[in-house]
Amino acid sequence: MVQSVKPTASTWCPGCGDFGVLAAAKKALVELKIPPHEAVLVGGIGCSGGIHNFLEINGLHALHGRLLAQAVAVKLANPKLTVIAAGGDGDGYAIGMGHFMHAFKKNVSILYLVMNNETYGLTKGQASPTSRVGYEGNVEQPFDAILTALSIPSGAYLARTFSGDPKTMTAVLSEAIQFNRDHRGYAFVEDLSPCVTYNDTFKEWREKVVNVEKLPGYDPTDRSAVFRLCLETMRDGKIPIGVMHRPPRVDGADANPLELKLLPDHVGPAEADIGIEANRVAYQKLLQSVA
Ligand SMILES: Cc1ncc(C[n+]2csc(CCOP(=O)(O)OP(=O)(O)O)c2C)c(N)n1
Ligand code: SF4
Ligand SMILES: [Mg+2]
Repeated sequence: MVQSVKPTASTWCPGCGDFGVLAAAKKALVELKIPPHEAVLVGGIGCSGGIHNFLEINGLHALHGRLLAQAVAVKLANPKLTVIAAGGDGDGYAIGMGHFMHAFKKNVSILYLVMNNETYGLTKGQASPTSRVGYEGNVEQPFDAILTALSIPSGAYLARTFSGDPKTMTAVLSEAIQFNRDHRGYAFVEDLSPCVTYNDTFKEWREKVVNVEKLPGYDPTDRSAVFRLCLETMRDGKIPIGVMHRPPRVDGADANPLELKLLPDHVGPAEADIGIEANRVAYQKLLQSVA
């Protein structure tokens, strides 16, 4: 159930990277002057997904690995809402992997924020799809969500940030949310958010992150150029961060057909006036279909 509640005190461990995400998200929402009742955060199951309890906006705690389906549903039901889906690397890249891939195809104007700590924090530190070889007996190569996202043809905004740099993260989250609010499509942001209890990578990541925006040849409208910069950065043992894809504006006939349903003159089912007979019949039909 979507609830509008006062934020509770955080239950995260002191020093958790997720605090950086919380601070950046709060700042971005304030900077963009989004009233709390016009924003919804759909949280995944995990330490990260609990973020919806600590923000004074509407919140929904989704099923593990299914937060994208629920976030898209919220947006379609009421397109005027600013919708953020936020969860962990386990949630998004293991059980939720199918939804992760299809979200680029759907290209609905919501923000998906993955707080990647390379572990299953909430369940006490098992290996996740992004864990390195050797972590908790892991023998698999880590999954790279940004390289994957760059390789999927889509009009999505893409970025990777680091919790140790909340200033950049605030700027990226503001841009991503504004991208959604301008009906330009889906935004995916992966934040490197260390789990100080089960996988404390703060020091290592601080030393290794390289912002691709500062590298020669950087062009955020050219995914192949950014892909190459990421690979070169990784080859040098570093971790690429920054805005990875800032698609040019597409209007009119070329606009995403699903997105057209979300334009301001479209009334979502959640807002339809059921005093009108046709809407009432459609609403009753909808209720019967889920009974
Ligand atoms: C369907 C289902 N499978 C498994 C779980 C158990 N579970 C809860 S959180 C979690 C993983 C948490 O890791 P992540 O998504 O990376 O979030 P973090 O706690 O690291 O922020 C798992 C496997 C569950 N709640 N539901
Ligand atoms: S277990 Fe890890 S991810 Fe969870 S709150 Fe503690 S530090 Fe953060
Ligand atoms: Mg995790």
